[in-house]
Amino acid sequence: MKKKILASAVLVTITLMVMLGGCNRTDAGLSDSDAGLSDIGVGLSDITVTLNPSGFLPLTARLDFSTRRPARVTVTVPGKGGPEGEGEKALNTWTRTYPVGTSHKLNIMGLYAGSTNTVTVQALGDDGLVETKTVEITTAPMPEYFPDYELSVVQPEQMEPGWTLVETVSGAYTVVLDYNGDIRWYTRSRMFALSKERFIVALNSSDTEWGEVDWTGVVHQRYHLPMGIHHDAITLPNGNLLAASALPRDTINDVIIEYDKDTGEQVRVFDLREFFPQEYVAYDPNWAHNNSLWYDESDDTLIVSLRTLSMVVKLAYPTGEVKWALCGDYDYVSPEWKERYLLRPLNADFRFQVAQHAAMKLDDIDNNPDTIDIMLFNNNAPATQSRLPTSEYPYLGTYSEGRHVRINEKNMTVEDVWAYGREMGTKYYCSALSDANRYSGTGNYLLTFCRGMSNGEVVCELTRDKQTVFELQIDAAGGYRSDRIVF
Ligand SMILES: [Ca+2]
Ligand SMILES: [Ca+2]
Repeated sequence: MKKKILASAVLVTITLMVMLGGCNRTDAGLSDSDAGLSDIGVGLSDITVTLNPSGFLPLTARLDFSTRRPARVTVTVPGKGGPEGEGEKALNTWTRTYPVGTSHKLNIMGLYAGSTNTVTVQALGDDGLVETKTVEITTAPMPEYFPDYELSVVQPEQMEPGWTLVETVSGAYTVVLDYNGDIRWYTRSRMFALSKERFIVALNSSDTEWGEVDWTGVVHQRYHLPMGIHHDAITLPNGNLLAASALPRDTINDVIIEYDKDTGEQVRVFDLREFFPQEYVAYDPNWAHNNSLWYDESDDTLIVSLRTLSMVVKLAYPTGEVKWALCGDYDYVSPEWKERYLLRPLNADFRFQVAQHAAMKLDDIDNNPDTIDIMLFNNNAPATQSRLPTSEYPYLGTYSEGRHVRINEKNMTVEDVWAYGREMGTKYYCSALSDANRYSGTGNYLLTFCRGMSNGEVVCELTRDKQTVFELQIDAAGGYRSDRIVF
């Protein structure tokens, strides 16, 4: 489960092809006779390529070179054309422009596996001249045990923009796929996406050392987490790390720890055991099984997803004061909680989620500050994964769904807004893991159905009217969640 391959970085001596050795004059009025020849142009040196400099991202590289003049450098990893032609090619191209300088150490990503990638380095000097070189970077093939990824639907003009990140919980294979379904980034280390810009990755095999890293592999901070990270980690508005972790004690999956972004040191322990009735805690060592973290900046609260209790709870951070609990009126809910914290459904056919994952707060969609919209994945799993028997709740285990609900925090009510999955029945049933996102730009939903060993995994993007604009079939078990990221 926690096998790591931290291969030492391979220094690849450059395979360099000079496409445009000379300078392209883009400004007017300056001729070669105005200055000594040696001073003209960008003066791009040879380029040294280090493949996989971090050791955990085989499809990244670092380019080291200098320019005689301060230059703004743009690096491009050209994409392959797709079924739609040239437009697709641009969608599959990775490119980045870096800050002006003369000494350039540029991390890049988006290389194709098992290929010789022809990467373009274009330097724009402060004299307006441009010099371009290409480097050829050869990568190893994908490890054989990686599953097959099959894109069955891709409609770029209707999709939430970006490439698709698919995380696995074990770190066995986590990939980013472009619009062609080609793998353009992968890792075999345990990782959790923190934001659109950063992720956190285990740097050692015992999962005690973690690095906060950008997608090209630059490590920005290191953290020591004696008990690792179990389901999720996020970046707080102040930049600190908040990790679902543990203490060495008799209960699990019920501790959240904050770390300082500058020093990497522990700031505080947010212990769920302190904020919940002791009869909940006494039920089982895994009484909470907190599987997601979401910080609500508008009122400094934390939204957690407690799977064993089939409960999504909003707590003030860091005091732990409970604001509300999205949960059915089940036998194990304490009388005080029923009185004070449970939300009352507005629609008659409202069915509370069971053994859910991945609760996230959405933007204010209805222009009402009293309501907050929540997206979650309702696994709808029976008693082996929740506390609810199918004898009393016969719909458990018959479907799973991505679920969008609206909570009125003032009136303590909840109502359905959108859901998808029930119509697919047991075919899309997921007893564990899985994910649901909604994007405010397109209003689309990206759902991850991790259906287990025999049925593989489906990642699908649907419009509000449930038109499928993206569908990815993965021939494996062990997936976790997915997201759309613009690189
Ligand atoms: Ca609202
Ligand atoms: Ca999510």
